[in-house]
Amino acid sequence: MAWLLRLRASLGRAREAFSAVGRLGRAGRPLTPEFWDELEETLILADFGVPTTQKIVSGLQTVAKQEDWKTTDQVVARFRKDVERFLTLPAAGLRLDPKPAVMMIVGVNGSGKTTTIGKLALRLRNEGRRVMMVAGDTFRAAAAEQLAVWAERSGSELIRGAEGADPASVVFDGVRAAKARGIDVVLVDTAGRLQTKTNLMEELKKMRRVIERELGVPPAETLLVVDGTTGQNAISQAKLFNQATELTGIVLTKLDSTAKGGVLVAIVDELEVPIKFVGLGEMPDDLRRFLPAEFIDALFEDATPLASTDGSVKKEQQIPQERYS
Ligand SMILES: Nc1nc2c(ncn2[C@@H]2O[C@H](COP(=O)(O)OP(=O)(O)O)[C@@H](O)[C@H]2O)c(=O)[nH]1
Ligand SMILES: [Mg+2]
Repeated sequence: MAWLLRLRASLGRAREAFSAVGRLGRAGRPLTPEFWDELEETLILADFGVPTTQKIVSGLQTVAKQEDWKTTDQVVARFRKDVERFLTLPAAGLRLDPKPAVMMIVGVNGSGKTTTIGKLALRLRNEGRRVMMVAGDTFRAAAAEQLAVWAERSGSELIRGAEGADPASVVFDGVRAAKARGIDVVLVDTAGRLQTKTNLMEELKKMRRVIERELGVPPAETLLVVDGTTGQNAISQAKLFNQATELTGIVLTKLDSTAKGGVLVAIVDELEVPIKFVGLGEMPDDLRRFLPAEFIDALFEDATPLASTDGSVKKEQQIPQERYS
């Protein structure tokens, strides 16, 4: 119970959207065209974005017609199920094989890449894994410094190059060293300057090629870190990165801040890439596995829990321990 309450408390603004939809249905008003307009408006204001909003609303309208629904509460109950369906994609755990599992962490400046690497490293270290960080953001000396602090704090190894070095060469050194030293997981920090979009994307592709050449397989994960407070902008950025790097997962940060909940649904719907973790604050413990049922319970006010109240999750969402974190 305590964990669910804490999750609710940290979700901040993200919960407002879902409770607004809940309120639309609470009175069980008759289903009028005005209700559908209100629902659409509520979803757009909550950052569901136009394409996802239209998909959800027209889906609900179809079922309402087929099943001859009379009142708004029926729509809202179904909306909750739809959101869960949208959010649930297979294999949402972190892939940890083959060894070393190399993970590229990408995203624009300030989205939370370096912080996420630090938090992930702490988790993996707590599970007894050997972790190496690679400072692939060679653009600013401060970036490698920040990473060095997290490496120290988490007991991870760190590979860094000279300021301005070719990031692909630093990655090359990192992968070689990781193989030689029996490292389990390599977390590659990358630059995020968007002013030079094409160069950044080319640089990321080159890093990916180096990893693939050295390991014989693509990176185990390419995680896009997205600042949830940037709303629809977050989604267009995500598409850009997805074209360049074949993302395997999303880390949505700053959900404790002014992020609106709809962005969770829109990003999964538009990219078809699962959210693997969410950031709920700046403390190490604030990076959380994203488990849809648990989040839906926390997002919908006064809802009956889908997940059990001790924070454990339904069986089909559990992920085998040996392969995933
Ligand atoms: N409130 C909040 N702040 C975060 C979260 N994740 C990262 N931050 C903050 O966002 C800022 C930018 O993070 P940083 O990791 O340096 O971003 P990078 O440029 O992508 O590497 C820092 O002040 C972090 O503490 C989060 O989940 N919640
Ligand atoms: Mg950084």
